[in-house]
Amino acid sequence: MKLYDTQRSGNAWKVRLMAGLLGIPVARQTLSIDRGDLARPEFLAIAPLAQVPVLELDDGSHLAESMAILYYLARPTAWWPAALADQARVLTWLAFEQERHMKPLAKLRLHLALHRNRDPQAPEMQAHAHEARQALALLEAQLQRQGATGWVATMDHPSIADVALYPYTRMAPMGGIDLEAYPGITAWLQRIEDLPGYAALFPGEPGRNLSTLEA
Ligand SMILES: N[C@@H](CCC(=O)N[C@@H](CS)C(=O)NCC(=O)O)C(=O)O
Repeated sequence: MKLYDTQRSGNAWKVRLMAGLLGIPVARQTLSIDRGDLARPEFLAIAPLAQVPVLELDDGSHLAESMAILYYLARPTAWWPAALADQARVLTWLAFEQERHMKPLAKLRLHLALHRNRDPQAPEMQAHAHEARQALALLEAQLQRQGATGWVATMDHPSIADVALYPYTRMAPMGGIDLEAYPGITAWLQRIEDLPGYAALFPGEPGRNLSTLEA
């Protein structure tokens, strides 16, 4: 399998994290948004939504959307729970990640850390910060409910909901969000980082998860 990603894409990081945790080898083809790679016809031909991540399967076909790719990789494993109600709970938290969590956190990181093209006090950035803190408060409350040994959507084994929620939560400080205010989240991040096969944003360099550098 081959993953089309960009070096710092949090959505593509989810896929590399899942592949690492599952021990599935996935080759990388790393594109550059700045260079215009995502607008090229050869990428658009394999990416129906014109975004990374895209996973190329061994039969040459392609999958788009991080949550769909996580499902594809994890479906035959304990990372996709067996019980119907647990599966539905995983979908609840995947929807939360896409609707309420990823967007404000990604925008804060993009504009305040990567592009550095907005004032943190600008109303638009303040609105993203407000939404991001609301999302993190909901995640914190859920992790507190699940207890020290539970996971976001499941109890006995982590699920793809943990993988989906990890990258943008981990990178929240790049957008000016201090995670010390969220002890349940901080402990959960550490538990994920302690799992065998954990993959950092820059392979083998977890200290660079919050780096703004390209390479
Ligand atoms: N909902 C999508 C979001 C994917 C997404 O936002 N990808 C970004 C990189 S993290 C991208 O390709 N941005 C370039 C663009 O939209 O032109 C997912 O979860 O995979």
